[in-house]
Amino acid sequence: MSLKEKLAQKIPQLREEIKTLVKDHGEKVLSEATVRQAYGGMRGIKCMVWETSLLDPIEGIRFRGYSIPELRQKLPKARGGEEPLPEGIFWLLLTGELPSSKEVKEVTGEWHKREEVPQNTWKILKTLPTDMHPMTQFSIAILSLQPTSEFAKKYNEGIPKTEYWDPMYEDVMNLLAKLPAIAAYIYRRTYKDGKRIRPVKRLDWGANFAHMMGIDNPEYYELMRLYLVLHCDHEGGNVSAHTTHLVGSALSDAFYALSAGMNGLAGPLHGLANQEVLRWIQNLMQKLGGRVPTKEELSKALWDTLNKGQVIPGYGHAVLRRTDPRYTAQREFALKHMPEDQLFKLVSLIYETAPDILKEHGKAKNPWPNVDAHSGVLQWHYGVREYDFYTVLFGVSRSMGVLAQLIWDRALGLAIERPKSVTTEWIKQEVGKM
Ligand code: HAX
Repeated sequence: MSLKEKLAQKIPQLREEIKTLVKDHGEKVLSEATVRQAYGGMRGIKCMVWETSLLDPIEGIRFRGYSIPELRQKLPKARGGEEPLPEGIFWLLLTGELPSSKEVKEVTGEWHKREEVPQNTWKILKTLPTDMHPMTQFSIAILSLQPTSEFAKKYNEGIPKTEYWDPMYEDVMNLLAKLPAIAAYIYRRTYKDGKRIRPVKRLDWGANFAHMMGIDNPEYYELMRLYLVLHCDHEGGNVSAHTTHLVGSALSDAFYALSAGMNGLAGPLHGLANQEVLRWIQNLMQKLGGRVPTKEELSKALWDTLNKGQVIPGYGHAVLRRTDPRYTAQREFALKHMPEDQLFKLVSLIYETAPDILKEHGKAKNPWPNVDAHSGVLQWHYGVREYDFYTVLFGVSRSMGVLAQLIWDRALGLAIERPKSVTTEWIKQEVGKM
């Protein structure tokens, strides 16, 4: 059964379950909102549905019920490889089932069939200044594909609501197939010779991405596969996921929705944090004449950052309250492949030092590292030293999760989002009555 057939089989069942759930329990309370939450980024209010993953504050992310260590073991691998293939996690996110190696190969083949990027997108990219941030180029390129949307076309033709998921699936598959080539070209034109490297049919999605960036190192292929799996989804409330979902709820197509989500990922408190980590480390080393700091020098630098009112990038989280398992998975990769790398040693030293300092500082609810504290140093080791590009790598991966959910949004007929906002004046009056 193909991925699309498998999905088509799942949709009616969940639709029925939700219909019954809302009919029988529609008025039950999941969450109430406090004044603090209204001003504090709506933290923790349970008021949206996201099927593909769920975040536990202590355990970290589970994709369709599976933890990261479980998936590193259970998902199909490339021949001779040890890290999971991203195609496999996409299958899991979309269907809730672990795929076989054969099914994963089918997804690879399907994406190869759809990978050709329209000339128009290349032309638009060529007009952009090469000193424009790669995330801006990425978002523009995604938006430039919008005229190819099957969803927009079918919507205009007036297809019934129950069928919206079908053209959305087509758009999502077309987009995911093209993103590595687009991202790789942005890398080549911004930092290298500007020539596009053609995809290779025998390579899987992750390896092909690395190849098109110009890095044909089997160890980097493995890192790319792991990286793309780890960053793919982090439930629905984070900025990139929520934005994609929100924009899609207006029945904007996948291109509008993803481009908007990527603009959110480009923020320094979200996806940009991975480049900020490396910038922070490099600045520190530069001040020390290029050498790795001692623990005392590092402590001082961490305190200086905090005393200036800045955040320690890569530390803290809106939901997590322990070390992010995505950090741990990347650390394991580093321990296996590059234990002597100087920057890795420094990242490890920050891991030993920063949590205690953040605890003493007393503000951050979570003093432990998140995914972004580790990703840059791995890229740096394999020669991807242009850290402005790191968020694009994150974006290619995150697209899998937010787009899988976008298909489900349309399959389940989720409503246009319209929460209620209030003014400070209204809140003052309301609390006065309590
Ligand atoms: N360094 C210093 N202070 C921090 C901090 C850090 N790493 N993390 C949180 N704090 C501060 C907050 O700025 C906040 O201070 P104010 O009360 O003065 O506003 C206070 O601690 C309470 O914040 P919190 O409740 O613990 O955290 P939030 O939910 O508000 O924010 C963030 C979560 C991830 C944005 C935050 O921890 C942060 O800014 N971290 C550094 C940037 C970062 O690593 N971002 C990537 C997160 C993962 C991700 O989304 N990747 O895409």
